[in-house]
Amino acid sequence: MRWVTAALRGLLAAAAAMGTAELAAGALGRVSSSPLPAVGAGFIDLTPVWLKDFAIRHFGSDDKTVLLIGLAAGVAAAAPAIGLLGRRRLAWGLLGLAAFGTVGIVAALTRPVAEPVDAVPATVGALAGMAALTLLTRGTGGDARSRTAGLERRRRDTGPEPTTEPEQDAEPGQDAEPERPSAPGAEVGWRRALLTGAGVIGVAAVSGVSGRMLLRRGDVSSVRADVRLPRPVSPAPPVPAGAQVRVPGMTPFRTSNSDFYRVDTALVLPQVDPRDWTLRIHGMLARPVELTFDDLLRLALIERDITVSCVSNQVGGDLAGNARWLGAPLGPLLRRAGVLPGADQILSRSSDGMTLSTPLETVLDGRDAVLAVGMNGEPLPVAHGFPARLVVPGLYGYVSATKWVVDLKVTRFATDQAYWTRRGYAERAPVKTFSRIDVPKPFARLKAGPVAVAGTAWAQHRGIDAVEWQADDGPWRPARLAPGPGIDTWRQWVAEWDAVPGSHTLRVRATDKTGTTQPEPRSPPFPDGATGWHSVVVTVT
Ligand SMILES: Nc1nc2c(c(=O)[nH]1)N[C@H]1C(S)=C(S)[C@@H](COP(=O)(O)O)O[C@H]1N2
Ligand SMILES: [Mo]
Repeated sequence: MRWVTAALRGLLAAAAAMGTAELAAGALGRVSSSPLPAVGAGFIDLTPVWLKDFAIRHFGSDDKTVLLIGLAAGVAAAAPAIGLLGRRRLAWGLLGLAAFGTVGIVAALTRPVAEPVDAVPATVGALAGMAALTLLTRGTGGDARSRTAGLERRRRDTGPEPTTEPEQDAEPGQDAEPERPSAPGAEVGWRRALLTGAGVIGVAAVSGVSGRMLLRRGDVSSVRADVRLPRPVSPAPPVPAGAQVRVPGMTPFRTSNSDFYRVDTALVLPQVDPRDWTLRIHGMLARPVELTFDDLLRLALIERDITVSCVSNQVGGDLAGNARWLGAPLGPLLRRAGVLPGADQILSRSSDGMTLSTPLETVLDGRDAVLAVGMNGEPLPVAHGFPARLVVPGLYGYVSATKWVVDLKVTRFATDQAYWTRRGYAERAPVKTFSRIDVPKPFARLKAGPVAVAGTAWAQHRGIDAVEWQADDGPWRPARLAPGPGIDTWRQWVAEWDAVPGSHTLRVRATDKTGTTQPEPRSPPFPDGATGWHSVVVTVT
């Protein structure tokens, strides 16, 4: 029973700490300084590549929710332990809280966009948690020392008969708490303890909720709703009528914004107000420039269908999407700024301090590399980089597709490294030719007879030339390749299979327009994209 009270004291102290820290973060208007997001972001940065691949493989775009829930569960598990420590000796519980506070402070201060004030929320939280634990412990005679003190107080209160009670041993660890006399004074003590507990819960809840509300002040969704995008001076080439293969369950040729995969390191979505946004373009340039959002909208915008894909795709993976992007061509913008000889990299930075490196030659070789503001006819969704991001056809997202972009530095690979390249990923990462069976689904049960086999293939900026498929160890046969608007988008393919009863393996491979066919051997996504043929096992009855 007393253990339970002690554990509860720990939980309440932790709640007070988290709530007040949230309030402080809200008052500062800095989400990245709130302990859970800060520690989570630090955790993401320290995550080894294999664990990141595991998380993406198993949780996909939900990886961040899983991480936050995991951290909250960790706090919920540690809090009772702190309460129990405090039961042995209050100072130990306080030290535990201080240790957690320190982790929060260090995490907040080591964010790439950190400012000294970011130490405030975790500090406030730790102090509030310590105050709460002290109040609660004193109130319920919770630690060995205060129990003795309480006893002495009671002795004094109950008059001059001290010899009837044995001397209590106040050594921590020994359960020295005496039976509580049912004196009226004890009841008053418990009532006070309950009131203290209720007070702590109240402070935790009110501060936590108001902190949340204050943080929501920074939300840009209503500003986004008011953005009016100009028409492109160069509209997207038409998408041929047959680009969408008509097979039930087939992937849509155009990915809607709500279905578009999301991969980034941002635990909390950056809220960037376009009215405050500027893009600094500097480094090895004769004439560095700085653009406001209005400047950007006044440029001659183009609209293009471009497929974006992630290096973390396993064979058959679905971290790819095809959208219609509206944006300013990046190549001409850099040329006007006068690229100096020797430069070979664009180091881009997002508002949350994430860095991506892009080979300069890919942006200057005439492809439709854009500083995008629109996605499928709307301003970019916040999760996809509002108000502006990069899109470079032909490169994996981690070397090209910077969301919430605020800074472009023209530099050299020998001088600057970006987040993922520093972690061993390839500097030059053209998308590998990729083909996937979308229908039938793995382990589908099918009726014997004609079955439509269909899927998606991509090799952005080289283009897909042919897709072949195979049932079991039969011959490779050409699939019908659906038309597409150009070499920067994926293509759909379909074939008719005369399915006979039994268990079967279907395989697919694509050839790009340089004449290179996907290799069979499987390699993992690290360091420059997975290879191998996708296969699906089905049962025909
Ligand atoms: N600011 C920022 N931009 C980023 C990333 C990121 O972590 N932060 N991830 C990149 C990666 S790895 C990919 S695959 C694409 C994914 O873009 P999407 O989330 O819009 O699909 O964004 C890229 N741009
Ligand atoms: Mo990615």
